[in-house]
Amino acid sequence: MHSPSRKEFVSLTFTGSGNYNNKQWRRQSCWRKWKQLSRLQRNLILFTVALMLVCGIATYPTVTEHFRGLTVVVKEDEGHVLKLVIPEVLPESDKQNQPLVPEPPSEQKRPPHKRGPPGLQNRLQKKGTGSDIQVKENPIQEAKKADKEKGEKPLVKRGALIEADQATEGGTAKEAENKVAVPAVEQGDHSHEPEFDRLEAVRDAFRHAWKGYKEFAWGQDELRPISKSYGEWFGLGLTLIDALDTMWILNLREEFEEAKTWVSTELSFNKNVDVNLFESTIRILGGLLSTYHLTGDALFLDKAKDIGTRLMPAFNTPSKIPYSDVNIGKGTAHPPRWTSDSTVAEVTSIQLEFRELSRLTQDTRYRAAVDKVMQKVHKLEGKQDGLVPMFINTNSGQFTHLGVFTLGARADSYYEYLLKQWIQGGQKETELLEDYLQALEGVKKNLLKKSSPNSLTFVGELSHGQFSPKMDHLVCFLPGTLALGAHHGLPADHMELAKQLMETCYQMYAQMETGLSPEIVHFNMHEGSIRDVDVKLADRHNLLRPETVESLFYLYRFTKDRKYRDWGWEILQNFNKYTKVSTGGYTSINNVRDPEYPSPRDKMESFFLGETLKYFYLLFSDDPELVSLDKYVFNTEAHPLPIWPSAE
Ligand code: DMJ
Repeated sequence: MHSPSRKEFVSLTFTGSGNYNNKQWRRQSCWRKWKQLSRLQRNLILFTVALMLVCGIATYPTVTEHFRGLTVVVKEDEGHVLKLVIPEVLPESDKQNQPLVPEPPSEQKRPPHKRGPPGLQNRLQKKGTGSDIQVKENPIQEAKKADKEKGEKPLVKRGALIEADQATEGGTAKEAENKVAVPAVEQGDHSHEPEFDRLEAVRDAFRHAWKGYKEFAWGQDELRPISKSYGEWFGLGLTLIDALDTMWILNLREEFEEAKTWVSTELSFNKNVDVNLFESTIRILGGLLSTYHLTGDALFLDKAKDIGTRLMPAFNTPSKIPYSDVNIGKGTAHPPRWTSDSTVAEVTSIQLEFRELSRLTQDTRYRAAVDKVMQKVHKLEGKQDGLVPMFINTNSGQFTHLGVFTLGARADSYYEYLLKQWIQGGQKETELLEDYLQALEGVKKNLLKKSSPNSLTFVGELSHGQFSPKMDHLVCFLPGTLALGAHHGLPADHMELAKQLMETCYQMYAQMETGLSPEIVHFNMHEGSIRDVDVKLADRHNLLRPETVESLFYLYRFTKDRKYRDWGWEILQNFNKYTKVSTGGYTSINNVRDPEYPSPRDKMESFFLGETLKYFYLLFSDDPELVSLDKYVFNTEAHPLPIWPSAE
C-alpha cells in the first residue's frame, strides 16, 4: 500500500539527458508512471485533457458549424468584447432568446476613433469589415438564406427593443440605464434592399410610435413610452395634430380617420392655457393648414383659423415684435417671466403659416402682423455680415445680447424662413432673398471651418469675435435649405456647400457608437487631432430630431445620389435599435456614446412623427410628385404649404 503522502505528490520529470531515442523504454516508463498515479490524479489528468479537446473543437469553426446552432465571429475589435453563451449548455427554451452581449467598452478598451475614419465609415460597413458582430448559420439566418434562394422577401430581423416594463417612472439615469435591452441583431449591409422595404419600414416605425401614443397618451401632447403615460405642454393633442399630414402622406388612412374624428369631436382651443407662439404656430397651425391642403377637408381650415386668431394677441406689443407666450382662452399675451425679450428664430419663423392663413381666409391681418416683423428685422442694427443675434426685445424692437452668432438654437430657422418665404411668395420679395444671400456670405466668412484630421466642413459659432467650433444638431437643417435654394435658381456653389455639410451631419451620426447623433458636437481643428468630433458629457442626448434626415431628403431629391438614402437607412435602423420601446413608441435617449446603456429619457417628441418619420418616408419614396418641391414648401416642422401661384 502507498502511503498517503506518496499519493498526494507526484512529479513527472522529463530530463534532457534521457534516452529519447529508445521509444520502447519511453513508452514503458510513461506507462509505469501512469500506473503509479492515484485514481484521483488519473481522473484529473483525463478530465483536463478532455476539456482541452472540447475547447479545441469548440473554437474550430468548420467543425462547430455542423454541431452548433450558432457561431459568433468577431470581425474587428472596435472596443467591444463578446461574452459568448454557447447554446448547447442552455435549456432549449433559453437558446432562442439568448442575446449576444457586448461588454460595456471601458475607457481603456475604447480605441480613440471607434467607428472608422469619416468618409470611410460607410464604405467599411458596406464591405462588411466594419460591423462588430455577425451571426452565422442560426435558424433565422438560414431561413433568410433559404428565402432568398426561393426568391422570397427575406425576413428582416430587428434589434432588441427597450423594455418599457422594466423601467420605473422618474427613476434615476442609472436605474433607467439598467432597463435598456441590449441589441441582438447584426448590422449588415442593407443597401441592396428595395425601396419598398424601406418605405414599409418607415410605415412600421410610424405604426409602432402611434400604437404607444394611442394606448397611453391619446389626445395628449406627448407620449412617455417608458412609463406608459403622457406629458402635457399645451394640452392640445400636439402629437396627434403634428402627425396628421404624416399619416396622410404615408397612406395610413385608418389611423388618419381616427385622428380626424378626435380633431372634429374633441379638439377645442377655447382653453385657459398659455402656449408658446412659435411652437403652436409651426406644429398646430402649420399641421392643420397642410392637412387641409392635402385632404381638402374644411374641418382643418376651420381649426387653423381658430388657433391662428387666438394667437394674434401675441403681436400686441409696443414694438410689434411678438411676445413668446399667449393665453389662447383669455386672449392675453406676455413674454417669459424673466425677460421682455423674444427669441429671434421664434419671431421670424411663424411667417409661412400666418401668410398662408391670410391667403386662404382673405383676412389680411395675419399676414400684416408677421410681415411687419420681417420688415423690422430687415432694418435692424446689430447684425454682422447678415448674421443675427439670438434675442430681440419686445418693447424696444432692438436686438439684445449682441455679438453672439449661431446657426443653431434660437437663430436657426430665421435663415430657413428667409429663403422659404421668398419661395412661397413666388420669388418676388427681394428683401428676403437679399437677407438670405447676405447671411450665407456671413456664414462663409465667420462660421465655416474645416475639422482635423478629415477636413469636414462645419458651421461653428461666434461670440464677441471669438470662434467656437461648436455645432448643434439643429444646424443640420442647413444642407437641405442650401440645396433647396440651389434648386430654385440660387448659385450652384450653394449645392456644393450643401453636399459638404451633409457629409458632416452624417458623420455626426456615424462616428457615434450608437450611430445616432448627439445634440451638440465640438469639432477639432488643431493639426494632429485623432478624431474630428468630440462630445461633451452634457451634450450626449438624442431627442429623435429630424434635421439630418430632412436634409438627406432634399439632397436625394435633387441629386439622386443613392448614398443619401443609404445614410438615412442606417439612421432609421439605429433609431429602431436604440430608441424603440417594446410596448409602443420611441424614446429620446441620454447617451448616444454608449450602445449598451443609451439610457432612455422617456419622451417621444411630437416632431418625431411630424417631421422625422415623414422625411424618412419622402427620402425613400421614388415619387417626386409626393409633395413636389416645385409646388410645396415645408414649414420648419415639416408641414408642406403650397408655393403661391405666380398671379398672387
Ligand atoms: C422642431 O420643432 C422644428 O424643426 C424646429 O424648427 C426646430 N426644433 C424641432 C426639431 O428639432
